[in-house]
Amino acid sequence: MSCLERLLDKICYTPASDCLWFVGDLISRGPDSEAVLRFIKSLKDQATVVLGNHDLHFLALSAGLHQNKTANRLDRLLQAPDLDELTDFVRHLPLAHFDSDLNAAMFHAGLYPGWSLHQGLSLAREVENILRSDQWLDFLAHMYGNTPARWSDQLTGWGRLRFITNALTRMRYCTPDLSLELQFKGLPAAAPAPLKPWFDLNRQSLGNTRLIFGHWSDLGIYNQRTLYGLDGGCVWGRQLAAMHLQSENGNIVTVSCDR
Ligand SMILES: [Mn+2]
Repeated sequence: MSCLERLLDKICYTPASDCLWFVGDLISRGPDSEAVLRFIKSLKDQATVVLGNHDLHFLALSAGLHQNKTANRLDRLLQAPDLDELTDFVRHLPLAHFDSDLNAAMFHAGLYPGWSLHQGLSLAREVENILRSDQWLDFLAHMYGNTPARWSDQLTGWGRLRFITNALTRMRYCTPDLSLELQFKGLPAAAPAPLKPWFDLNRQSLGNTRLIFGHWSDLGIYNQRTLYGLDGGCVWGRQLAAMHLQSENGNIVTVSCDR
């Protein structure tokens, strides 16, 4: 049984009545990305997903814009008979999600500290719109790179979309002037000054909404106040986590993923 199946078992997942949220990087972090995609696709409205950097990279690979260097882990997916349908499914997924009844928002990497929640959601729509348009290949070709590092409402064109994508799907650290620092990937205790985890900057922008993020597998499961980092490092053989959104205190359940 896969880690995901064991986790769903442990939380007594009931397909007829339960909705699942997935915090992104469905692809290339585990041994069977195509099964994960097909499963989530089959859930239709019962699943909510936000895209991660690895999911976007998969789109670029499937379009032939990059060579597959990830130790051939994606070979099977890239040769799948339903590749076109899976690609189409992925490119119509959102990059941010907010549910006012549950008072919870979800972003793969996090909410850029220079943005309000509302701004983060509306800027995510800009990237979603281009991914769903006939310019999606152009966007993927211009997506890679670490600049611009700092947000401005005046940004336009590919630079604007690249910043939004980096902030939503790759961010870990920022400088106090809110420049993204995408090179350093270590733990906060080892971070060179003046880098700070994004969630330690401009905390008032987070408000009281519960914010769920993934991406930072080395950080492990993180819960501070209304912030929930749920990547428990399954990719490194550590944990896969689920949180019960209807519980006010976000009851977190894990399974261990030692290989
Ligand atoms: Mn990621």
